[in-house]
Formats: sequence, structure tokens, C-alpha cells
Amino acid sequence: MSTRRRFLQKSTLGALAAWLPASVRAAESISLQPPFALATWNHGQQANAVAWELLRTGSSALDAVERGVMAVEDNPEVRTVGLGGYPDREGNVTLDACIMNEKQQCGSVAFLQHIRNPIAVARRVMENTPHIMLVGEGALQFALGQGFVKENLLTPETLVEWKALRDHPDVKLLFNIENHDTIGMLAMDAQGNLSGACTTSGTAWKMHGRVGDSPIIGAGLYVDNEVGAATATGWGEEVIRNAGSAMVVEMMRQGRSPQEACEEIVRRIARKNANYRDFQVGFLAVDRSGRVGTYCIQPGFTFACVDHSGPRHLPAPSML
Ligand code: SD4
Repeated sequence: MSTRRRFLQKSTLGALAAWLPASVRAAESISLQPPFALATWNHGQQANAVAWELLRTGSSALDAVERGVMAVEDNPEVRTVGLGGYPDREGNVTLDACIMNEKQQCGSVAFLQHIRNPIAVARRVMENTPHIMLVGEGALQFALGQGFVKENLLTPETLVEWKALRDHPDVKLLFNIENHDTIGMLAMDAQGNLSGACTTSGTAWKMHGRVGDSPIIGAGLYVDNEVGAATATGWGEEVIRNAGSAMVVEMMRQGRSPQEACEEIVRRIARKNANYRDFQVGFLAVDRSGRVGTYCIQPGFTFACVDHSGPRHLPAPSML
């Protein structure tokens, strides 16, 4: 993360915290009517705009989430997803993604290099193989065999930022709370079917070969058409350790609201890790009736949603 970005982050966190109470009420009271889509972070708005065009004209939730997050993967300005994503410590852009539909069919790729749309490869894994997850070189070979094009994903702009990170004396800041803006997207189509997608270049400065929560079904994403869907963002190690998204969906099945479920998993993660003040974890969930829940450790996490009432972009309530 650049010093400038860290400064901007610090100065905006206070501002966000100041108007948080209203946002807490707003997030908790959101109830979407199908079709709808919701997605993490600022770039969730771009994904939702694409998804909405599909949903409002009758496309499936699966197509909507895939196309929605692909728009963000294609956007080189987003440094945390797809093309232009931050590389690992050795300068390699390695991508993780997964997708899941209403039939609990799912596909995933992890540690995939040179392909800008890992979510589309994950969908092909789901539809064209007997497997759920392909990683690394095998995932790349599969993608090439499916007609995907190999390209350099490290843009000159990202390379400049990466070099600044590499040369920065305070490596700890690289694990800062705003250093990971995965896109997780959930949607319900007009038929009442839920799907989800999650895609990321992972935590910047990760070790080569590291895989986070985002491509792991049940961690970064989980969809159960009987109950609802959830997705996670932030420090993936903590999300994996706590089976984050599956846990949120399971709590909703047991009767918690999406908001209560997101708060419970975030508090549980914090309770079990004394260093919780040093990292971010956030969840976004929706149940079958369109009730939205979201919660995170640090202020700063935002989400976007859209239905016939139009697009909205809101900060998530936070523990701290
Ligand atoms: C990871 N969870 O690789 C991802 C990063 C992320 O918002 O979410 N960012 O750990």
C-alpha cells in the first residue's frame, strides 16, 4: 500500500466513523425485492450496474454474478481483483475465484496466473469438469484449453506501486486493514434463485503460492438456495479458520437474521484472535426474503446493492 493511500485511509476512517450510526440503521433495514444484487466495496457498484442490466431483463443470477464481477476483473484501476491486481512478494499476480449457484453446483480456481477472468474459469470448472477446484498450473492449462487468453496482468501502474511497497521500511503496514478489497457478489434472479461469486488477487504481499479464503467454498462464499448466501472480505486466513461464509448461512438457517449472523461471525473471529485490531474481516449476507446483513471489524468496509428501487452504496457497521 502506498503511503499516500494509507494516509487517505486514515483520514477517511474518522469521517466514516462519524456517520456510522445512520449507516448501521440503513444497512440493517435494507430488504431487497427480487431480482437483486449486492456486492462488496466501492467497486461493487460497477459490478451491480452490469448485473442489474442482466437481472432486470430476465437473466439468471448465475450469469449476473459472473458478468458483474468480470467487469471489475477487467478494470485495471481496481488493484485487488483481476487485471492490475497487486502481485505477491515475488511480483507475480496470482488470482483466486469461486462461483456457486442455486443447485449447490460450484467451481473454483486458485493460484491462477495470466488469466484476467478467473471467475469465468471457475464457472467452466463447475460446468465442464467433474471437479470443484483447480489450482496453479493445472488451472492455467485448463483455462487455455477452454480458449482463455494468456496475458500479463501486472500493469505498469501496479508495478510502480508494488516497487514502492517492496522498498518501504515498514512492512507491517502491508497487512493493513484496507489492503484487500476482494469483490464478493450475491444475487437473486426473478425466478427466486440465488447465486454468488467471489474473485480477488488476494492479500498484497502474500507469499508465493498462498491461497486465501476467496476461492474456498464455505469460506469466501457460500450459497444455499433454501436459506440465503454470504460472502467475505478481508484477512482470508481468519475467514478460512472459522469457515466464515458457510457459518453465516448456517446461522441464518438456525433462525438468525442476516445481520445477526454477520455480527456473530465477526465477533467470534475477534474473540479468538487477540490481534483483531490489526486486521479487517467483513461479511455481506442476504436471506431468501431479501433481508441484508453486513458487519466488519474495522470501519471502512462498504457494500453496494441494487433492485427495482435503484442502486445504493453504504458503509457496513463495524465492531470498532
Ligand atoms: C484474501 N480475502 O486473499 C482475500 C482478500 C480480500 O478484501 O478480501 N480482500 O485473503
